[in-house]
Amino acid sequence: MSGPVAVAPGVVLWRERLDRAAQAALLSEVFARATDAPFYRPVMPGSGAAFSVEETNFGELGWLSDKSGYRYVPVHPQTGRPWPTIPPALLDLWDATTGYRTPPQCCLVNLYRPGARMGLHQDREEATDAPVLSVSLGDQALFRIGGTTRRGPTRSVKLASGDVLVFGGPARLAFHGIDRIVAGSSTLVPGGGRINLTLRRVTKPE
Ligand code: MD3
Ligand code: FE
Repeated sequence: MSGPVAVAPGVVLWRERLDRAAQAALLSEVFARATDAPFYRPVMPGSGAAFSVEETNFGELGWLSDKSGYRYVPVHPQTGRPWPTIPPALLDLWDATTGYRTPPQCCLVNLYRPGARMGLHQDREEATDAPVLSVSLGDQALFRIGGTTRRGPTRSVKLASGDVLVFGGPARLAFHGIDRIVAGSSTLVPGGGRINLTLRRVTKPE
């Protein structure tokens, strides 16, 4: 294990912060919860165009995109049940890497099968004074991050299984996205592909 790398202002990367055994353990926690809260394919507000990524959530609030907009909701859109709990290993990782005073309220789970991508966007539906923590599992991905405007220079970083990123301060409102998945670069995810877990605070702590 090596130390953190400063990728950009406010962005810290721990390459392979989780070893293979920890990745496999976390993946089984994710799939166990996805039995109760199945992955679904969100659609874009307005147009209703389907995402190429499939999603589910854990925690008290889940991020949802549908025809009426982006928002955080307490239940799964198809089952109507509360989201499953956030895996304890992720809560420990949040404490160890962010030091933030309160635990995350949302764990958004993105499933990228080969060919899926995520266009450049900002995440601004939540309390942006808190950091976001991201964990990558499975196939490598080409991640791109820019500044707080859509135009301007961007940096690309290859993310691999077990990598952990924390975005805070000046990076919290940065445009970012996933340009592509490197199909077949990992054997971790059955059926192939990549899972990304992002931990977020949604509301401002008291
Ligand atoms: C920087 N996910 O879920 S993780 C997302 O790999 C999202 O699935 C990508 O963008 C993925 O919204 C990138 C890295 C990430 C996540 C959230 C951020 C970077 C961020 C929020 C603010 C700034
Ligand atoms: Fe994002």
